Amino acid sequence: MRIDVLSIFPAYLAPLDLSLVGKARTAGILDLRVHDLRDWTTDRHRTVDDTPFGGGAGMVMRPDVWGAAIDDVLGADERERPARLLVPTPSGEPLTQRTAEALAAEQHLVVACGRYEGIDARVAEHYGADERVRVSEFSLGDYVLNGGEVAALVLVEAVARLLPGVVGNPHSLVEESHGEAGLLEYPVYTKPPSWRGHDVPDVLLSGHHGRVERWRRDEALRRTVLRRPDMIAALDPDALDRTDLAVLEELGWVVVDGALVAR
Ligand code: 6GU
Repeated sequence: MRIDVLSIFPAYLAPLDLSLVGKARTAGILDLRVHDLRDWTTDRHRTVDDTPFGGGAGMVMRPDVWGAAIDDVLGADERERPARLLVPTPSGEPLTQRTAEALAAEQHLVVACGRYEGIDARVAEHYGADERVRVSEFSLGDYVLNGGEVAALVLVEAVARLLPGVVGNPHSLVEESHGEAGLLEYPVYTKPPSWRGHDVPDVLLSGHHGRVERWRRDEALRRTVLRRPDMIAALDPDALDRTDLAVLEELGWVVVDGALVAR
């Protein structure tokens, strides 16, 4: 997969040399190119922004600079397999594990990191009508960052770890939070079995695989009820077994008209 990241702070993306993403790059699984947006400016001051039409606070990034940069990183041959233009913004659609999975199946991602009050809206409009590209504006969550660079780091890491060969044991991708089960992951423990008076739950030392599985499932349900009741409400009750339903009932959740609701 190829990913181009465009930013006025390319140094912000230096951590992508490290760890699993760094290894994916050296292994040739990920062709990641970070660019300085100012390389596409044409004036002496390398200006990327200007005041907003209609007035108001802050500055807006100019469409001409962005257009020149995006045109250059897009290939001429992207009509067959459109590139994805991803624009981090607090006004975008939430980034989820499902989004990351879909993006991991693509060939070419372009991440356009805005700063200030954002990028002139005509950029998304223009590339939205270009058959070489599919545009998505995405958000990390309900809070505001100073620019899209941190979101680009998040996106690249979330996608890169799903590329075949990046995570050593692909099974670690199955049971994790936000996986197929629609639950948060159960708590994990390692040695020593007793630490500062806190003991590892006996069942995990029992060697009884079936009981371990059931305990982990119960803990995942418990955690999800406490931390993410929205995920419990989104579960399909038909995908749950009788023990799941009994655990949920104990925690105050029952099935009404085919959906889980809090009692
Ligand atoms: Cl993607 N960008 C910015 N600037 N702020 C954010 C965000 C993105 N997601 C949450 N807050």
